[in-house]
Amino acid sequence: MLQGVVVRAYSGFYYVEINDEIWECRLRGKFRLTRQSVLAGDRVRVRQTGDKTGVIEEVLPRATELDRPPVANVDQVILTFACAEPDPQTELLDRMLVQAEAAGLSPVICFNKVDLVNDETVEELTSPYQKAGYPVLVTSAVRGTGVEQFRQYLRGHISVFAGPSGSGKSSLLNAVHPGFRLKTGRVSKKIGRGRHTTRYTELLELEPGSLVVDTPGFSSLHLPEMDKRRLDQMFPEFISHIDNCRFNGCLHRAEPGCAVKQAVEEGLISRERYAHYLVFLEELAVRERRY
Ligand SMILES: Nc1nc2c(ncn2[C@@H]2O[C@H](COP(=O)(O)OP(=O)(O)OP(=O)(O)O)[C@@H](O)[C@H]2O)c(=O)[nH]1
Ligand SMILES: [Mg+2]
Ligand SMILES: [Zn+2]
Repeated sequence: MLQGVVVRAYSGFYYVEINDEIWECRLRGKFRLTRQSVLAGDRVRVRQTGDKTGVIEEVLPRATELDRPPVANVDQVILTFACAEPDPQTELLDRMLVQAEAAGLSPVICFNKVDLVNDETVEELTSPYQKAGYPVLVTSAVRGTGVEQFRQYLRGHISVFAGPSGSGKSSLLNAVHPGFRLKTGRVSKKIGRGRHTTRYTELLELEPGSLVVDTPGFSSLHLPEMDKRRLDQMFPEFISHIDNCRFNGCLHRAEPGCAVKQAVEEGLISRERYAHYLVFLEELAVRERRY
């Protein structure tokens, strides 16, 4: 049996790189039952059925796994949002951060299209995340701003690009590596959204040892399955305060003597991030009541 990596999964076909060649593969029957059973990035064993065609017989254990975008074995998520056009949805960004934290992946936040806004807007967008300790990049794929720094972040990693349609994921990838020639699309003026130009999740080699995954944009995301008492651990800037809460198991909601709320009052934690924490907490609470 041959071994390879799924570089693209698309409507029932799986393109698997085996010894520098791309094979077109199908799934063995038992995998077809569950939709997300084989993901881009999966290391698989393939049984040959013809000339560069085969059947995926086995998926090797995954180091990491993400739901949206569906991808396996990446070690870094580049959360890409536009500074404008489309306007950044920070609640979606915070959701994606929770997802990445829960999956054990280190997120890098990238605010693209910096050419469209002034410095003050950039500062407003970036400071909550810098305070939280995340690496934050500010780029313009069209002007080339920040592209060199961006390339440094990709070096030696398997990075997946995630973010809304139209934020410039494919454009950024083309900026770091024009050879990719990825298709990019226009943002609709009328609805202020991208048009889902990228259609499938695809693994690309930037240079030996550095892989990147371009993905289709999305605009909503469920929180991962987790105990709501663990949600505060997904907000790195909360962690140093939690021990100072008066009550053990404080959910940082309405409890007296909550050090997290205190830190929000003192401007150490972004009000907006905290507000999103409360939204997510309620979502998890509702989910727990349902089951
Ligand atoms: N002004 C400006 N426009 C940009 C920048 N980066 C990308 N764009 C434009 O934004 C539009 C969308 O870019 P894409 O790269 O297709 O966005 P995407 O995130 O890949 O979108 P999907 O594939 O639909 O998820 C295109 O018209 C790009 O030219 C930038 O830095 N500044
Ligand atoms: Mg794209
Ligand atoms: Zn608390």
